[in-house]
Amino acid sequence: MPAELPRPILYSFRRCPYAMRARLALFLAGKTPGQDFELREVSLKAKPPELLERSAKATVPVLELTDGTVLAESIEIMQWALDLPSDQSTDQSIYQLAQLLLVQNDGPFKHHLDRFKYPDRYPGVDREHHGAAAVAILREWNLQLAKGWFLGDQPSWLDWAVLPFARQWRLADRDRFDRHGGLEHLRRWLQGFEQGPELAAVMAPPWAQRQAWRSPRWIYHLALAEDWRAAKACGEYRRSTRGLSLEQVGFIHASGADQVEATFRRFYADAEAVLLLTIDPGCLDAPLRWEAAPDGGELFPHIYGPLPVGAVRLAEPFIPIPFGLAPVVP
Ligand SMILES: N[C@@H](CCC(=O)N[C@@H](CS)C(=O)NCC(=O)O)C(=O)O
Repeated sequence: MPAELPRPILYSFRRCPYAMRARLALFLAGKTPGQDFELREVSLKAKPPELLERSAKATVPVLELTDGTVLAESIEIMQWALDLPSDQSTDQSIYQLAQLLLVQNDGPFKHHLDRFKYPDRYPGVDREHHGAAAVAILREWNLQLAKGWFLGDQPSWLDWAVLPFARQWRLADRDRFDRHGGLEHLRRWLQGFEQGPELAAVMAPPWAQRQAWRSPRWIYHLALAEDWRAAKACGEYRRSTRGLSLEQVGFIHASGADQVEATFRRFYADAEAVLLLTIDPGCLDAPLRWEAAPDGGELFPHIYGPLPVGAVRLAEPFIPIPFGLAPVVP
């Protein structure tokens, strides 16, 4: 029997509408990240091994409960957070309407939204066709919203579930959304959410971070952007630390997940354009050794050879935790 987790863990991605829906449900349930559950912001380009082990389909959101149960669908997370009744115990016509609208949102609407919003990802796609098809669905929703909300005169889980997708549509085509005939109720509905505290809360820290969660299974290296550019051009990175090469030092300095902030403050605080490289130790050719720093007993990862560009899962601008909130440098 695996040991119980101290808190549930949510794997999330700030801009993912499915993850937003899960965060909204947790927010509405009065749960707070860092307190009632741990929130791990994921980069979809470098999914942490912990997420891949929990969910083979590797989409976000994923909620791992303290007993090891894994909820890998956003709607399951909503059901759990909001304690939604099962189909047997609820009004059947409302239940069926909710299911129809949800399937329409997650199916055709999302399909058209993606092709309208990201035409470059779908070669040969007719963007305007998908735009028109999505607007036809929005018009149906508009009729549905004449009473105020999708399922009647008060908000339900379905409003929260659809909200992130309708919002994405507006962000993709703000002018037309704001001017289109036949979308008046939808606009009023969306505006109400945009002005409320819930959406704003789940798009900002601690609900949504700009930087990915650091896995203890990976190691990290702070690099000057120009050095990383040069490495990409030749396929390997050969800097040891700021101002020193691999040849001069004999290894590349790196940090564990909880050592990055202190390393930044010690060596890079005044540097411009610092990147955080997320390194998969399983993809290194050179030996990796955890060794004591000369000025103390703390062990740091050292890479005894060049770092292949392919071992770097993610290179992102490093955003330090504002001074005062960061842990004290030992
Ligand atoms: N049916 C899933 C869909 C989740 C989903 O597709 N999430 C996207 C991000 S918005 C994802 O993780 N995609 C995987 C990828 O991009 O690699 C749910 O409702 O949770």
